[in-house]
Amino acid sequence: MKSYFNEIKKIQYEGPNSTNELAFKYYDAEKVVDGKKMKDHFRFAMSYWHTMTGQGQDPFGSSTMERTYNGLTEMELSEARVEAAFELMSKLGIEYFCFHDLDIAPEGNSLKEKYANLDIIADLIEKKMSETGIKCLWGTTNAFSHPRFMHGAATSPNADVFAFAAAQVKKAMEITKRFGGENYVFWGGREGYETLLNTDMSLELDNLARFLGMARDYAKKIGFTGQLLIEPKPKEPTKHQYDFDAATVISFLRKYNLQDDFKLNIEANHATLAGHTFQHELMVSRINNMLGSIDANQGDMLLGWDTDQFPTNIYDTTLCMYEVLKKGGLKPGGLNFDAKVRRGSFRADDLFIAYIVGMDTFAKGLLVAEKLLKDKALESFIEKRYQSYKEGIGSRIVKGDTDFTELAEYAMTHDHIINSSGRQELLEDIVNRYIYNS
Ligand code: XUL
Ligand code: CO
Repeated sequence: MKSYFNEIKKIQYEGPNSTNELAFKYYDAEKVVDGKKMKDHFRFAMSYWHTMTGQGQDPFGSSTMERTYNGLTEMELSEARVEAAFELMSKLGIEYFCFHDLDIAPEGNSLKEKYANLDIIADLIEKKMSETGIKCLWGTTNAFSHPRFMHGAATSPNADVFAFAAAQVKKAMEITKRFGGENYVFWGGREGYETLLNTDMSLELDNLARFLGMARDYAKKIGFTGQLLIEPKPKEPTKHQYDFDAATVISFLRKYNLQDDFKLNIEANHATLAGHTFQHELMVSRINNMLGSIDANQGDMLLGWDTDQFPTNIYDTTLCMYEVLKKGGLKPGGLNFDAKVRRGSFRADDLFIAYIVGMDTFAKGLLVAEKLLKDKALESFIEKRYQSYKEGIGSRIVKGDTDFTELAEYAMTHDHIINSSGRQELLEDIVNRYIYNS
């Protein structure tokens, strides 16, 4: 069988002192942490679009990536990418992949042709899945790249576009079901606006809800039991994306009574674009019982767009895994590397190194987070900080057992207020110490 990454052998765990760039330093798939194998904490996935389809193009320049399958055309290229994708995942020990319909098969000249292309490639992917045991974490549809989606998909002013997008989701969901996909993602591509001067926001939001309701109904109809996920993002490509952040999406879902049908897929770089930390978005989702899955990457804080870099920041991965452990694990969600190598990192081995550093950074984050939680290093401080709600007037507030009249009377005799220090720097020092020592 043809190899697309001939020079690269299966990546092994060599431990923290290894200087081999093609080895894991912290990610030890079988190592048991907190009663579970590392690989099962993460359920790492390869993003088909960045890894196989993306070629390094940006608004100022064309493709740069050196790949052995370059130069092939359309269906041949799609077929070669399937082989290459499964070789890459097998060599990295990545057990899941995520895909858009458009990543795996060419658009064709009609919807009929698009469906036919998808069927051919889906057969091939299914064959590779059963050969390798690699699974599908989630599928989605690309309803944003083609010019027909210039004004949005479900929120387009043109009903024919709404119908076309529905046809795409229908097919992508059927394929995801065929693959045994454990989730299906809706990222609102161009669901937003460029200017309010031409926008009926009310109708667009109602239509988005109608679309999602129909998608849920179709999932039920075909027996797709995977988790449905919405991926918030505040801007890009549109000036304002309707799925702005976790809080916005949760309130949208509640308004349209969809809160029991969808959970959230939280992406690190989308969080920072919304002016939040990654942990903030994870926590908002978790405390509302809406955390479904994660798109792992990181942005560049000096840039206002989605750079989708591989995660290398241990602090962020620590706090991410902290939230994941507090939730009790991600399953049926997982950790999808929605990340791409930089345009200048065009060699095939750059791709492997990028995944290795991403997986290692998360492995280290897991080790630190597990220790922080086990020792209640932050928890016990937080518990004490809110102690006043466990007794006296505080416990009456929490129980809903008081009112403004009583509170005012109470305050009359307790108006010399004593606060405790928030100890932020101490807590930051504690987190650092756990990072040094885990
Ligand atoms: C775009 C983004 C998408 C979704 C899937 O910013 O994150 O790749 O993850 O459509
Ligand atoms: Co994403």
